[in-house]
Parts: sequence; C-alpha cells; structure tokens
Amino acid sequence: MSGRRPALDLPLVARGKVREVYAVDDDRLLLVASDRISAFDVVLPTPIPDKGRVLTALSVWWFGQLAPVLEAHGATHHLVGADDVPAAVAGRAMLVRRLQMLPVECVARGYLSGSGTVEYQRTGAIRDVVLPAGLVEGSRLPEPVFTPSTKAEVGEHDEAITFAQVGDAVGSEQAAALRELTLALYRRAVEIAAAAGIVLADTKFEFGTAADGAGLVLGDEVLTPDSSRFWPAVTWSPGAAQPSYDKQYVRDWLTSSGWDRVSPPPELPADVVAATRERYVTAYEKLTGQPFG
Ligand code: PZK
Repeated sequence: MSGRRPALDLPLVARGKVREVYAVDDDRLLLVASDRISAFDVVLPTPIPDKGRVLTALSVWWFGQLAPVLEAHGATHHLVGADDVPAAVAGRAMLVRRLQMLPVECVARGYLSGSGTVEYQRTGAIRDVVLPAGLVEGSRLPEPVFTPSTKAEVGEHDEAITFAQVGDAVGSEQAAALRELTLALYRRAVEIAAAAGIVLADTKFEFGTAADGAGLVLGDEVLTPDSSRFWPAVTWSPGAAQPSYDKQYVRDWLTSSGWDRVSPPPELPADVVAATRERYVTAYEKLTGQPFG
C-alpha cells in the first residue's frame, strides 16, 4: 500500500519514487518533481524543502545548455516550458512534448562506480564494454563509455544490457545514434560540471521520438543529482566510495542512526534536512552561476 495521492487532478501517466507524470492533453505531459528524497533504495518520510524546485530548475537549465549539442546531431529535447504550470506544482513541473519513449536507459560513465564496479570486479567489463585492468571504485575511465540498461519497474533495479541488445530493441541504426548522442551530451556536461567543481561521474538519459520528426528527442529530467552521480571534485580520491554531492549527510546520518535498512526509515533531523537542502541549492548555484529563487 502507498499513502501518496496525486498532486494534481489530471490523469496520472507514470509515477516514480519521487516524481510523477501527468497527461495535459494528447500532445503534452507534465513532469512533476516532489521534495521527497530516497536513500539506500527507499523514500524517506522527511521531505527536503525546495528539492523539487531545484531539480526542475536544474533540468530546465541543462536543456538550454545542451541544445547546441542536440542540434548538431539533428536532435531536440522535449521541454516546452516550465512557467505555465498549475499553481499547486509551480516551480517544480515541466511541460513537455509527449513522445514515444525508447525502451532503453542510455547511461554514460566517465568514472567507475556502483553497479559498474560490481560487474567490473566480476568480469573486467560492463556487459560488452571491456575496461582496462586495475580500476577501482571511483577511478576515472580512459574515455567515457555507453553502458545502457533496461527500464526497470518501480522497486526493481535497472539491468545492464549489451549494445547488441539495444540494437534488438530499437534497430542498429538508432542504437548507434543513441550511443553517439549520449556520449556527446555527457562529454559536454562533464566540461560544464568541472568548471563548477563537480565531478559528473555518470548519468542516465532517456530518449524518445516524435510522430512529426525524424530525430531523437531528449526526454525525462536531465543531469540532476537524482539521474546522475555528482561528486565534489575536491574530495575525489579513487579506491573507496566517493561522497555524494547531495546525499552524503543523509547517508551518514542514516548509517549512524542504527536503522536496519529493512524497517521503515526514520525521520531526518532538522540539521540534516537543512544541510541537504543547502547542497541542492549550492549545486544549482555553482553549475548555473545564478542565485536560486
Ligand atoms: C515518460 N516516463 C518516465 C516514470 C517519472 C518519469 N516526453 C515524454 N513522453 C512520453 N512519456 C514520457 C515522457 C517523458 N519524460 C517518461 N514516463 C513517461 C517516468 C516515472 C516517473 F517522472
């Protein structure tokens, strides 16, 4: 059972752990980001004030930054606007074009982390992408790699797939275009994040196609801390788990709280909430060079 009710009186199209998608009309959807935060795979009972607004503003900003890269590849993005949205979700919703979403998660990694490290330690590769020997958690890769995954249902984990499996799903021509565009977008984003003192270790894009156009359309939220790993550049040090730019206070507090990771998670204390909110706002301000709100 879930106690969450829709935030809007519109048809709910999809719901994730911390956000929802509503139908506006036949051509447009509303992507709504909440203030909810997840850690260790569960949604915590305590919201982070302004998280939904920061992540939405960040996505909107990244779409603008990436537009030239998309254009150079004959692609576009799905964002229509973020200003004319219902008052109940003001600042934390994007109006987007409704697409036919492609059934793959397009992951780019420039650093080894998480499930990538686990598979690498077992096989020396991530699916068909063979990596050099001697890498450890947090290592920078010789060059960014495309490590696609399946789209899991809520509560499941995405599963890494081979490039050939992407080809089976969308055709080999579109698979090649997805890999090329994913890596081009990631490379540009890494450059921008580096200037803000942030290591963009990896990120996940979702693409679709529009009925009226030939090219790929970048969808979903983009380059937020919920769809990417952001690490502070100053503490980057391969060999152990890197501190998360946004969630480290939450993880550290939960770890020291005695929570067993099975029971319902505890409420966060006010100082952890405030420090985490500050991290989101600071990430926005460092990346964009603009004050938040
Ligand atoms: C769409 N999701 C993923 C699941 C979320 C998001 N432009 C689009 N057109 C059609 N469908 C989608 C999009 C986008 N973006 C993406 N689901 C539908 C998803 C759960 C929660 F917020």
